[in-house]
Amino acid sequence: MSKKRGHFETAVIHEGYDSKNMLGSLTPPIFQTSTYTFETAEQGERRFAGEEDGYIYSRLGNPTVRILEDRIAVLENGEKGLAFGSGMAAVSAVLVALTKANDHIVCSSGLYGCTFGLLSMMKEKYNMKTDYIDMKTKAELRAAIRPETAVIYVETPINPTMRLVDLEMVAEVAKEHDIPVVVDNTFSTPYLQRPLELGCDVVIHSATKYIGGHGDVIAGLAVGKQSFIDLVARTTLKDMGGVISPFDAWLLLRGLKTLPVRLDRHCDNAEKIVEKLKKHHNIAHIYYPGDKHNPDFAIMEKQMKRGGGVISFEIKGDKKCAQKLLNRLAFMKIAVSLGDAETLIEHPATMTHAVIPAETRGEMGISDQLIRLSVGLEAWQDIWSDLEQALNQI
Ligand code: LCS
Repeated sequence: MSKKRGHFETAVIHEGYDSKNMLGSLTPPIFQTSTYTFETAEQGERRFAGEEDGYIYSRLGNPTVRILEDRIAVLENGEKGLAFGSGMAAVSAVLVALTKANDHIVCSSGLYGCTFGLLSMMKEKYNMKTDYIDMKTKAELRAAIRPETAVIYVETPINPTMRLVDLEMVAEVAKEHDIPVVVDNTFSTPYLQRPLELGCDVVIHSATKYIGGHGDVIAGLAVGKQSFIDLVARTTLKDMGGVISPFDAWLLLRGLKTLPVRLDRHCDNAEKIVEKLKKHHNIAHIYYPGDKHNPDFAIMEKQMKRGGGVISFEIKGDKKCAQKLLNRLAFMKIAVSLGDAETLIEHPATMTHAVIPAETRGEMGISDQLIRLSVGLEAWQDIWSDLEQALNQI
């Protein structure tokens, strides 16, 4: 991996790629190949034995994918990156690599529904227990750790409640017990937050979201120490097989070039919408880390550049009112996912987090009145006027 070149805004465009090595092609080529030829049988033997560098088969490595992996490693300030066919492929490959039957995981109280589903499946199949805790104090975290705790798994901001976890605090406690901290950095991206710089061990992304940024790719990424990422590459990625396609890697390289520009606009728009929402009579609560009045604002200032592009809010009313709000929108799209140019709105309790039992959802703060808004890149005035007219009707 090459050394970080210039500022973040420069690295997203140039890192990991040198056009001199690719016939002067400004944009990285798409190596759309499944396999690679060997000059001789002995060369094939050397490559499989790891005695000679070079490509073998695209599940084990691909030049387009490698550029992406090198770039994300630099952006997250980690030793090595790895790309996957989805965010869930990244989450599962990392978690399976770090755990064995009967282990214990400490997890933030609230996380993406399918990650919760994966942890539930691991409990059923391998007797692995997970405790979901607020992670607000060192004492609370220390009390949750057991001899068989293998991983501390954190989402921050948490999907969909937008609560934050103090990553430096978590990393400090984890070090006392020598437990790796895995952080899902999907909502922030390395532009807003870099968990490895705060002492955490592995970063995961659903690159489907802000990193791709255009709603046209499903992909995942992980970054960490070279020894750990190499282990994942040759075990849970290679053998479970959740690899990314070269074309999707190319789409992410393209998306990354505009990440800082897009995220600044997402944040600008979100801040404007929060101010408007605060004054609306049908809003009960707003959850946005970039808001001065948010209880997690101090953590935001400590570890994030800005509050991000997602706002969650509770409306006054019930589930029917929440659904009515979505149905009354004119141009805004009802859809899961987030981080796209288009503003997307969804109802977590019945969509992204429906898999979580109602009681646990309640404990995590995912009420029937909660709405998640991924503020897009449209003019904020248009986003607000659509939202306002729908809110007026519930
Ligand atoms: N981690 C987080 C925080 C996510 O929000 C998601 C997907 C994943 C991991 C999984 O990534 P994927 O496999 O989909 O690339 N979150 C979604 C959401 O909130 N709405 O639709 C998908």
